[in-house]
Amino acid sequence: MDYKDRYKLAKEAYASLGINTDEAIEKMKVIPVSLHCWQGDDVTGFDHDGPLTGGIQTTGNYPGKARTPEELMQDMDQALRLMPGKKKLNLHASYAIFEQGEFADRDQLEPKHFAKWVSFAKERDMGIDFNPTFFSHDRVKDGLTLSSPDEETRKFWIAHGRACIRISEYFAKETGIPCVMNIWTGDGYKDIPADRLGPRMRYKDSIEQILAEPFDKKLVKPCVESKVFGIGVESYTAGSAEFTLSFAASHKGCLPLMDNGHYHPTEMVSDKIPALLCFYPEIALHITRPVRWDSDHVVLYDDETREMAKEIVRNDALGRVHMALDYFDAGINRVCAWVVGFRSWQKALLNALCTPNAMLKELQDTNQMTKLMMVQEEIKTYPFGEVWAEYCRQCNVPAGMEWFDEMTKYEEEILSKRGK
Ligand code: RNT
Ligand code: ZN
Repeated sequence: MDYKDRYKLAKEAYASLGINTDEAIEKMKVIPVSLHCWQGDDVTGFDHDGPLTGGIQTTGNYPGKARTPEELMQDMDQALRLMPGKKKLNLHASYAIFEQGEFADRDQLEPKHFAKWVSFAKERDMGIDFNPTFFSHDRVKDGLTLSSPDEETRKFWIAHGRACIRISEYFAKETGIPCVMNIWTGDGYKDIPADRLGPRMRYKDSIEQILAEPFDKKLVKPCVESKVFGIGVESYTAGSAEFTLSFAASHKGCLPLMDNGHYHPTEMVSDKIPALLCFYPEIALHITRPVRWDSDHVVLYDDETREMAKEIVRNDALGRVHMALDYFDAGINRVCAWVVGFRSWQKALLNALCTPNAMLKELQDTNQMTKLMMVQEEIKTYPFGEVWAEYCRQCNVPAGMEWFDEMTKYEEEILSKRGK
């Protein structure tokens, strides 16, 4: 039996549940997922030599890390060749590309510093999302940026945010695709603060000043990302969940962004997605895999990943949820990390599209909970792998683990030849 026959059988199995797998595959091809540039170089960027700060950490020292824009683009291209589906490029401001001898500090960044990324994205038919970088910089004062009590520091970072709005609009105009611009800071305190309100009031005022920069709301979608704690900032985070949710709720056009590594371990973002969809026209996600803490492990096709995708698909919210990956593992081949994470989220979305959602809802609404449990369990062993393989074939990417052979070759020929 060849793959065509196997897919035909799988298609029939799903058809018996009322699911058209051909349609699911077609839908998948146009759903954009944002691919984070920072997996390729351990969140280093090109505008500073200092360490990664802001309460986030990469661990591991696997060889072959991209050291220049050219290397990062080359690696990303290699990863892109092995991933099905529609991609968007997710950049951080620290990935500005300067000409020889040129430099602009974060408050002075201009669209021209990202022109090479625009060409890269356009040539690959990708939109661009953007993130101001409020970390890994000597103007982070005592661990604070937008919430700093030092007015000069705060002004500098507000200017950075405003510059990033202008750059985001430039991305949207150049690519013809709206740019999601996410504001996250690691602002917080290691030990118990005496004033929990002051930093938040300053943070609120700072984001308001950033959003006062004129921009077309159809082109730039600003978001605020919350966090429960960071390494070295365990006791207090200015941008907590309540803070960012309330900020987004009270500022029209500002979206809440949930990163599923940023909550207490038993809190589930899959459950938060429909809660927010009741109130917000659009929301944004950072998809990651927290292992005991916000460890940013590579996304896998695991239970919570599948559950998050289901909440987006079955609530008909694919057009309302902006999806971006956010993980960084320096302990394994970084290009493979990109590929595994992206493919995992693609699998989760396709699986959600191959789930008999209407039928399951009906069982719930008619209180047939025993049957609901039974069906949810039985469909787990339906031949999803054949649908996934067919989707990959249609996207001209390897369907199975043969993609690793290509990566092994790339590692031998390119990555292993790079110095530190
Ligand atoms: C940090 C946040 C943030 C960063 C990126 C690099 O905890 O998740 O989104 O990971 O901006
Ligand atoms: Zn994040």
